[in-house]
Amino acid sequence: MKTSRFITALGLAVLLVFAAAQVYGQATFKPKAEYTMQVNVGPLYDWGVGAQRWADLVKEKTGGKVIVKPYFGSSLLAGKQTNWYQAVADGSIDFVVDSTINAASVIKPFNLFNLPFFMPSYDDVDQIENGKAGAMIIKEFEKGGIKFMAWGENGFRQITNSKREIKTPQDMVGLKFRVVGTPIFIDMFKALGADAVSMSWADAVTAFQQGVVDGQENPKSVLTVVKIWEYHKYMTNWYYVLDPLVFGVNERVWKSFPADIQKAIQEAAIEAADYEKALARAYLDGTKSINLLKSKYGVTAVDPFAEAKAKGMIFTDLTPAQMQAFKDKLAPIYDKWVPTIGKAIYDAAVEDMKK
Ligand code: X2X
Repeated sequence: MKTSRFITALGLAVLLVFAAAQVYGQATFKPKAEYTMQVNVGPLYDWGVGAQRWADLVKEKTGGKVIVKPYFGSSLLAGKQTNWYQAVADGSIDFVVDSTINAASVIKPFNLFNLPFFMPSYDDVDQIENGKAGAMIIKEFEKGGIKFMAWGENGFRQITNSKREIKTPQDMVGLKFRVVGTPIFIDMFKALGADAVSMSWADAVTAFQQGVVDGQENPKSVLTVVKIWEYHKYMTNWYYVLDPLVFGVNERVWKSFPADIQKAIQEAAIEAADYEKALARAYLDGTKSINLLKSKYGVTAVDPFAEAKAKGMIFTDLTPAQMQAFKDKLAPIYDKWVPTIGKAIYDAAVEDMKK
C-alpha cells in the first residue's frame, strides 16, 4: 500500500517536472528572426511551391513565431546543388526541401531511388518510402545531423533531346546528355553508349539554349517551367528512376524548438509534402492526384503535357519490350551500386514492394 502511494507520488512529481520544463521551454524559447531553407529549384516548380507551402504553414501553425524563408535556386550554395546535405548538417542552413539525388554522393543509400527501373509504379515508391527500406534510409540520413520530416517528390525522370526520337538504347549512342552531378547517372548514360556531362540545373538551362548538350533527363514538373519544348523536340517516357524530395531540419535547430513548435513544424511538413506530391503526380496517376488537389486543396491542376504537345513536342511511350532493352543494358549498374547502397536496404526495398 505504502509503496504504491510512493510510486504514485513519484509519478506525479516526474510529471510536474516535465510540465514545468515544457512551460519553461516555451517561455524562454527565442526564435531566430529568420530560418533559412535550401531549395534547388525556383518558386514556380511543384517542388518550389511545396517548399513555400511548408514555410507558410510553419508561420501559420506557430502563430508567426517561426519564420522560414526559402532560398530558391540553391542561392545559399552559389548554385552548387550537390552540397546541400553538408550545409544543412553543419547548420549553415536551417531547413531544406531538396532532392535525394543532390545528396546521394554523401548519403549513399539515396542511390536506391536511382537504380534503373527498380520502382515501376507510384505504389512501389510509396511502399519503399513508408516501409522498412524507407526507415533504414531515414536512419542513415539522420545520422549526419538532420531531422527527417517528410518525403516529397520531384518525380519520374524522362529524357528529352533535340536530335531524334529515342526508342532503343541504340538511339542514345553519340548523344550528349546533361545529367546531375551524381556518379550513378554518369554510369547509366555511359552504359547506354551516350555521352554524359554533369552540371548544375542553373547551368543546364543555358546549356540547352546554346546547344552545348543534346538532351537531359527530368520530371514533367521541371520540364514545363523551363518550357523544354523550346530546346528539345523529343521526349521519351521511360520511367527509369524517380527522385523523392526530403523535407528536413538541422538537428540542433530542431532541438532548440519547444515541443509545441516541433509539433507544428512536423505537421506543416507532412501537409505540405502531401500537397506537393499531388502536384508532382497530377496527370501521371490517372485522376487520383487531380481529384485530391481539387477536393482537398481547391486547386485545379493544369495538364502540363497539353502545352508541350501544342508546341509540337513529340512524345514516345516505350512498349514493355522496348523498355526491356534498356533494362538489359543497365543491368550491370546493379552489380556496382547495390553494395554501395547496402544490400540490406536493397533487400528490404524488394520486400516492401511485394506488400
Ligand atoms: O538538377 C536536376 O536535374 C533537378 C532539378 O532535377 C534536381 O535538382 C535533382
